Amino acid sequence: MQRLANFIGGAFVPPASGSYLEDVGPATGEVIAEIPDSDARDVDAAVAAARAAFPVWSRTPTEQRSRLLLRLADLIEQNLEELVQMESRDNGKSVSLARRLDIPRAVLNFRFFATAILHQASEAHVTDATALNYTLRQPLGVAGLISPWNLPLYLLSWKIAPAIASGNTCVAKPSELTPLTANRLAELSLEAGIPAGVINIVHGLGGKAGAALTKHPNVPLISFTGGTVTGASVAANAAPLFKKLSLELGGKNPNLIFADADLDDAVATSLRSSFWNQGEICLCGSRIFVERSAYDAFLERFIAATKQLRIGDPSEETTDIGALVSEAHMQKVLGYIELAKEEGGTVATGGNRVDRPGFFVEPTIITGLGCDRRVLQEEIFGPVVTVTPFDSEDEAIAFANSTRYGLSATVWTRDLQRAHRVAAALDSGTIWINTWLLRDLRVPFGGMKESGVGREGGMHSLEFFTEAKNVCVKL
Ligand code: TXE
Repeated sequence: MQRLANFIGGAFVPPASGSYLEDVGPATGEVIAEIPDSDARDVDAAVAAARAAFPVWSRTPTEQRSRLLLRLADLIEQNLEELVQMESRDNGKSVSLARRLDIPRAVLNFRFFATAILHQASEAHVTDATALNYTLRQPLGVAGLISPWNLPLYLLSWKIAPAIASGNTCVAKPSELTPLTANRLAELSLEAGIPAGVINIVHGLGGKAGAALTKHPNVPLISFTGGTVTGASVAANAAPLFKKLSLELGGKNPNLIFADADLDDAVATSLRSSFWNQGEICLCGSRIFVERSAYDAFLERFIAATKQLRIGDPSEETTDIGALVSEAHMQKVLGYIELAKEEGGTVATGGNRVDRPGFFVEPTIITGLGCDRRVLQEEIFGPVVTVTPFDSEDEAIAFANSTRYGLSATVWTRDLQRAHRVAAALDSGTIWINTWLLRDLRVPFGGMKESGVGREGGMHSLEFFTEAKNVCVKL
């Protein structure tokens, strides 16, 4: 049984408490590792190590920081298959998805920010013949990074890369449900030659280790990705200390399909946007709205395609749908399927736990529910989508905007004007037109309403992880 340690000051160290938590493999329900049950003492030690490393790291030439991050990216790439198998075993996702999405994106994140810092521009403003103003961007110190279990290495790298590329040091608290690839990243960071104390990783429970990080007086900024309820708790802890905060939270994303859409493309892509990663991607389009004249045709094809999805052992190359991340999460998802029936919905396909060890739920399509139902208001974060007809563009927009969330949206239409018009009317941080999850790392990424605060991505991340000062020089 692998027993992980915290990664503090370049060394792997046991938790101060001496106690450990079990890491359960979702595909079997068996314990696959033990992780430190860390508390404030471990967070204090990690923050101290990060603070000690900050003076030298923040003054390390940008080109040298860039080279170190590029070397780490290369090492992740060289160990891709090991990380793929590890991520799949820890999260329950299929190896095919981990190989196509998670691990390559971690490589890309480090490469993107390693090069972005070489080209980051600043700005100057000349006040007539009186003064020159220039903006000085500097790292803040120790970045507190908290990441979720659904895309473990992908989202952890999305935080660590810009944080240290900008010259900060960091303390990361990965999800206690998926610690393995974070631990492997720590090992690879040593091999890459990233100095001790630049990256520190503390494992443990969110309410203990995570909370200690958000309350720590020497951590001036927090980048958090996780649920909306947890995000509120993080913000409450950070507020009294006036920390800089980025919150990437939950979603209940609409997928609008107009009758003039390319139906084959809409069906094929909706299959991914509904069920990839067992629906455990905050950007999944879990509320599908179809123009009434195309509703029957779409639903028939979508059900047929869903029935073809292969559920099973995530380590099998042919598997499409793996296991949900935990017993508790599976019960939450099954509870929403029961709620859908109680609210008057029809389970068009799926709806059951798969009879095998582990935490498997069939990809499920629910029809017959209106927007005001809880199943169309609350984030389920599993392989469960609703399909609902609409009768006009205005009604489609009203349905789409009818939740407290505003993370992303997808619009299927071949009418150019309508695409731009609807996009402008949707309360979402990201809107995809005739595609889904097509990402350019330079664009701002984040949610509206209860889907988050702040924008990361590209230079927006580098701005978040630096403080902008204005220096005004009298001429
Ligand atoms: O979140 P949790 P989960 C959302 C997704 C879903 C959730 C799933 O929509 O709602 O994340 O991830 C730590 N103080 N997104 O269940 O429970 C916890 O240990 C400090 C949106 O993991 O919120 C874990 O490391 N930390 C996102 C992390 O917070 C605490 C993309 C997240 O845990 C804490 C991916 C506390 N009190 C998932 N409690 C997006 N918008 O991009 C827990 N944690």
